[in-house]
Parts: sequence; structure tokens; C-alpha cells
Amino acid sequence: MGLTLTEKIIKDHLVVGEMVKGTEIGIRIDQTLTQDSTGTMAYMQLEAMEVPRVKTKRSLAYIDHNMLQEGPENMDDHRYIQSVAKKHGVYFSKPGNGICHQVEIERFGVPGQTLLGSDSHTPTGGGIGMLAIGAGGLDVAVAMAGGEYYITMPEIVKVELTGRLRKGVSSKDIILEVLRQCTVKGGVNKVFEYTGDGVDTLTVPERATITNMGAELGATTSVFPSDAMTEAFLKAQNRAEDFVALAADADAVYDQVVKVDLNTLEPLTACPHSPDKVVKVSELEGLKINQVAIGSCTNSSWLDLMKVAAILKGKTIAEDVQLVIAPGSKQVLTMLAENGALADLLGAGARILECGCGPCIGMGQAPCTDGVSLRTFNRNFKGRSGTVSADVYLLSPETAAISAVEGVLTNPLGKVELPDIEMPKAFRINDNAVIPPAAEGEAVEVIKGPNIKPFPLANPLADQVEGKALIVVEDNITTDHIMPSNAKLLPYRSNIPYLSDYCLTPCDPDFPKRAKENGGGFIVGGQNYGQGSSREHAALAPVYLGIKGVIAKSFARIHKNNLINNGILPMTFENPEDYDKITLGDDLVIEDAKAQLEKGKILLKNTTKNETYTLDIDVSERQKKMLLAGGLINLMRSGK
Ligand code: MIC
Ligand code: SF4
Repeated sequence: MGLTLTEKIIKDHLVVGEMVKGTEIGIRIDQTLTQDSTGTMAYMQLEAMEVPRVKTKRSLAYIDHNMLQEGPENMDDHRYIQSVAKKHGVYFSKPGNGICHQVEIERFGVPGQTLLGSDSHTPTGGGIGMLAIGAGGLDVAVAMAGGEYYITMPEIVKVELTGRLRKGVSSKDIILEVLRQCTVKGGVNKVFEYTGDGVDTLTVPERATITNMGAELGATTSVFPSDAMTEAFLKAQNRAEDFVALAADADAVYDQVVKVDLNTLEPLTACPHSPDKVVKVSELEGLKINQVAIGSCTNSSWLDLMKVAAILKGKTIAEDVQLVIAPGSKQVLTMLAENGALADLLGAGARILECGCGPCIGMGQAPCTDGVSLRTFNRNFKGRSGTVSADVYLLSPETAAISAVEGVLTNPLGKVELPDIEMPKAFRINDNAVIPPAAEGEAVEVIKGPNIKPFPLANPLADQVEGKALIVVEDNITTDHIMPSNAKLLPYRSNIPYLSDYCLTPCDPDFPKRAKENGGGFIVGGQNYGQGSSREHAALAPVYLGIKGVIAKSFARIHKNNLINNGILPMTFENPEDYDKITLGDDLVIEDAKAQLEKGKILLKNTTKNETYTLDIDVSERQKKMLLAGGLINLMRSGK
């Protein structure tokens, strides 16, 4: 029986367990990446492990999120990350060099290697044939220290692309179609592997758009084969030596099949407030808009912005529309400047932002009150743009650009005449914003600003775990709800005590106060609790507030791991109807918690209602040890 591409890469990296679906396996990690808003915690955790030099083939620290420097906090974080990277053997990508995932594809991604990143969109690397996975900072710190990364051996979904996209339809529409079919919880513990003759027609940056937004499926990752397109891209990046041909065997067996016919695919958009609320652009055509934002790690490549420039050339954006564009990298922006496309963007009235995440994470450019914002990004959760009343639609660069001109949501099919844009034979290469680590790290001084506070640690698991239900929330709660991020809060990513006062406040402004007054307790959630960002802060802030367990109908993968790594019990209802029986303020008790954890079944007593619910705690033996010790760092310190 043949192997899928995913299985081949896993087989090459397997260090613990066997490739049996649904069981826990440990894989060796070749490369890691961090970004600034998760990086400070990850490097503090690495420091706590007392490992002098990273043991990966390459580790990179990018600065791309916290770039609005209103006070000293963000640059203090940059300085800390730069110094700690230099000391411990990590390459440092300076602010302005670009968004981590875009730069990784351009300059560092190697087909067939594994990449672990403290950012949920790390799977972007699947566009160049890597097995690239997003994780919490602590897992990335462990990988830097040479430890394996644990995943559930995934089911493999075959996504069969047939035909060729029409002009005006783009790879963003492909991933929106997959999201429409599979939803934001359809990918948990699955890898989406792209096959079919349609794959041959897609360039690496187009593939990267798809693997990037595969994160919104909740998938472990997504991957494309490494083929002639990959080779051409690597050659053009002057990295021909990194190429290796990779594909699934012809007789590979898949667990699920998803089909997309590129010939008939139409421009699509994800409506507020979820990336899977996908409809055809034609169904909403004419919707009045206020803002268009082009960029993010999904759609900020040279090819994307060349298409935008071609649409905007010689035109003027509509009077009532603001258009902002954040190019994905210094390479992209330099090439647009050199070939004149930048002048076309500026000529049409676009505001050019620096190369970084910017508006995608609410770092500026918040829309107006009740504003309609069209974005080429990957997430449109309520409030993420910085304006709670705004409606954000996710769509392709082509749809965004033509709509900016028309002032209303416009279907690019038939409306735009795009020229043939050929991929460059040679990209503009200048890696002078990537600072290599010191040859000898000992002498390097790590500089920590006053806003950088130690991360909290949970207590070892008690025999009796008790507390109130401090909040009861609905399905699909994101880590943006649990630990909101915006221009005001991002500067405090290194300061959990400060951030904890905002924990879950989009759901209930009184939650932090209530948690503190009661000395901690439980969170009760619905399906897919913790989807979205990998931010470990969504576990660290609850640790600081004394949260002992989260009881949900189901969990998103990265957040569940973050809870376990930090000593919070992730429990699911055996009987989902029990969710409805718990009300805010109920007193909950787990007796004999250690023994119950061992069994993997927990009886939760609701002493207010005099009821008992059966909960599952689906964790491996390795994870049980962490939960008993109060998290991974405590476990390591105890030497067990
Ligand atoms: C995001 O897109 O939500 C982020 C900001 O990149 C996060 C990381 C973070 O919260 O710092 C992610 O995707 O993991
Ligand atoms: Fe940055 Fe947005 Fe990509 Fe997250 S999704 S890495 S905030 S560009």
C-alpha cells in the first residue's frame, strides 16, 4: 500500500510512537519560527530550560506583529528577542523584513522538512512542501531545545483540484471553497493534502495562500507536493539546492476526499464573523463598502500585489473608500518599487503600510463605526479589526482591488482584464535584515525591558479540584475571545498579570474580576473551544486567574495542547446535553482528581444542583504527567 506525502514526511521524522491514526506520535523538528507577539514567552521558556544553543537545523525569530511602537514596550520586546536569539543560536528577522510566513516561504522553507512555529499560520510552509505546524510557544521552545513535537497521527484528507482557474478567480477562492465544504471545525487532527492536475497550474505563493488559510479549518496542517513549480520558485530565490521532488504514491490511501473544480469555481467571500460563512461574491454584489485592506500572510506575495497593481493601474479608488496595502516582505516591496507597480498602487490612492501583519491583528487601520471592510486576510472574528461594530468580509486580492475602485463589493469575473503575470525568473534577494546568531553565545547579554514579566506556573494537581463555573460560553469561541489582541493590548504580550484583566472580556467583561474574587474555578465552553490563534496567552492568563479546568463540548487542537502544557485540565462532556445543565456560579467539584485523571474519565459534581456529569479527559500518558505536575515546566523542574 502506497503512502501519502504527509505519511512520507512523518515517517522520515518519526521518533516516538507508530503511524497509527488517532495515536500520539512524536516527530523531529528541523526548523522553528517564532514571531514577536508569541516570541517573548517562548524565549523565556527556552531560557527556563537552560539550553545554551538551539539544536534545530535552523531557528528563526521574526518581528512582524507588534510594530506600532506607541510606547517603549514593543521595541523592548524586539530588543529582548534580538538579544536572546543572538545568544541561543537563532536567526533574527528585523521589523520591516516581512511577515514570518511570507519570508519563510521566500528564503528558508525546504521541501520535506518539518517546521514548528508559534503562530497558527505556520502551515503556510506546506505551500513549498514542508510539514509545517502551528503550536504554542512552549512546544516551540521544546523543539528549539531538541525535543520532539507530539501530534495525534492525523487522518489525511485528499483535496483533488481539477482544471484551471479562470482569470479573476484565485487560490484564495479555492481555500474559501474548502472552508465552505468542511467548516472551521472540519479539520481537527487532519492534514489536507492537495493533489490533482489543478495543482500543476498553481505557483508556490498561490499554494501558500491555500495552506495558510487551511489553519482556519482547524487542521494540523496542509501540504502540496514539491514539483516543477517548487523547483522554479526555489531557483528564482537562488535556492536551487534546497529542491527535492516529493509526492504521494499513486496508490496512497486517504481517509476523506474533497473535490474542487477550478474551471467552474467562482469568486467567493467569507461573511462576518467566521471564515467558513462562505458565499459567492455575486450573491452580495453591490454591498456598499468603507474600507479595503490588502495584505496579511495569506495574500501579500509579489504575485498578489502585481495583480492588484494591474487592476488599479490608471484608476482612482472610490471617494468613500480607504484602501490600505501591507506588502508581505521587503523582497515584495522592493520588487514592486523597482518595476513601477508601487507607483500604480500609489497613483490609485492606496495607503502603503510597512511590511508586517498590521490591520490583520488590529494594529491600526480599524474600520469606522458599523464599517464594512473587505480584507484579503484569513480571519474575520468579531472585533479583531479593532472595531466591534465592523463587518469584515474575507476575499481575494482581485475582488478586493476591483471593489476598492467601484466602492461596492464587485465580482471580478468579467469585470477585470488581467494581463498574464509571469513569475520572476529571479527574485530580488537581500537578506541583510536577517541577523545571524553569535558564534559564541555566552558573552551576549540578554536585555529585558521592565514590561517583561515572568510567566505564571500552575500548581500541581490537587486531590480535590473545586471552584465555581465562572463563565459559560457558546460554540466556536476563539483565542481572540479568550485573550483579545489589538493595538492597545499587544504591547502587553510579555506581561500576563496585565493581560489577564482582559481575559474572556469580549464574552463577559466581569470574568477576570469574578475569577479573582473566587480564587479561580472553571470555564465551561461549547464546540471547538479555543479555535484560531496559537497564542499561549489564552492558557497563561487563565493560569494566572486560577482556572483549574475547562469543560467543553470539544477543543481546537493547539489550544488544548496549550492548556495541558500549562497545567489546566481540558475536559469534554461525555453527554453534550450536560452543557445546558451548568449555569454561571454553580459550585463544581472533582473528588480524587489524580486517580480520575489516570482513568481518563472524570465525575464532576455540581453541588449547587446536586447533579453529577461524566467528563472525558482525552490525553496521552505523557500529557497526564504534565497535568499532574501542573504543566510542562514544573514537570521538567521536578526531573521526572
Ligand atoms: C493571529 O493571526 O491571530 C496571530 C496574531 O498571528 C496569532 C498569534 C498571536 O496571537 O500572537 C496566531 O495566528 O497564532
Ligand atoms: Fe500576522 Fe495576520 Fe498572519 Fe497572524 S494571520 S501571522 S496576524 S498576518
